[in-house]
Amino acid sequence: MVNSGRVELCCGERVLDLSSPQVMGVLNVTPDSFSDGGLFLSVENALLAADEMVSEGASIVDVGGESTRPGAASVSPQQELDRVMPVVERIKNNLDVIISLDTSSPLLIREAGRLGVGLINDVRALTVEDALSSACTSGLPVCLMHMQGAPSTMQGKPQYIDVVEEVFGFLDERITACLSEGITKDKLLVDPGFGFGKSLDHNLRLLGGLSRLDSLGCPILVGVSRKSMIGELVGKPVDGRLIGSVAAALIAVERGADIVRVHDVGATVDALKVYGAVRELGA
Ligand code: 9MG
Repeated sequence: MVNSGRVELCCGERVLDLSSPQVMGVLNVTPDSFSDGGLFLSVENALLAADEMVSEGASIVDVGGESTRPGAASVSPQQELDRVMPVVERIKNNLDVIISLDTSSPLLIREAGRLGVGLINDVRALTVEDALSSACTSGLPVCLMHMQGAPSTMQGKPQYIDVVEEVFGFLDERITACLSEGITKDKLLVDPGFGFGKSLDHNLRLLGGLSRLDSLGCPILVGVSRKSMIGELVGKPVDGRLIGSVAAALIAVERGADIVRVHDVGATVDALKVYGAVRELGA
């Protein structure tokens, strides 16, 4: 099911088929993910990880060089570019996959098209100065995500009167800002931003009410994989959250998500195959 009415999204030189739910694999290239060696080894490891995700069924790999975890150190745009550029280049030259760039930096957004990126994933929804115009110049599709506050402080005391309506209103306003800048609607995706300035109760209400975002008329992307909301529910650390994450991804798809952003690609793809087989029957 495609909420936007669109069955394809043009991502640079590639086309993303949205006629069925798609899986985006998470590829972090932050220093903690580089703890196993120098930059060259890290780039090769990143390529291997991306290759595995593609062979397991990911149609998008989301490459990120800035950690948005609470308390993570900030990174300059040049450092971020230096981290992601070699990885993006290796993936582009070796794998048949759409590369998403997880960034809020106007510098990286401008460079993205030249690097071979197919999609910008911005957790700050193009609110950084010059990000809107940079995205427009890049010509790439953009995922606009909701976040309350900033990554360093967002989990302090998130507050909403009606989380679903407030997230809807924010995304609606960001779509309008994009349209005013000249970014056409066929280039926009939306994401409620699970865990970004939200308590467990907020996250659950958002997941339950996800279909409210349908009327925004954009494909919906959802990331719940291994997040603390899953940890709180199952009472397990990050490496014990696979089953909870797959369950949450399925709920998201059932409520209208077109793309799920996950760490465990193979398990999610299998679950979606089972779900899709029943959906196809029209049952
Ligand atoms: C980068 N990143 C981390 N979590 C995310 C989420 O839930 N959605 C999107 N779009 N990006 C995310």
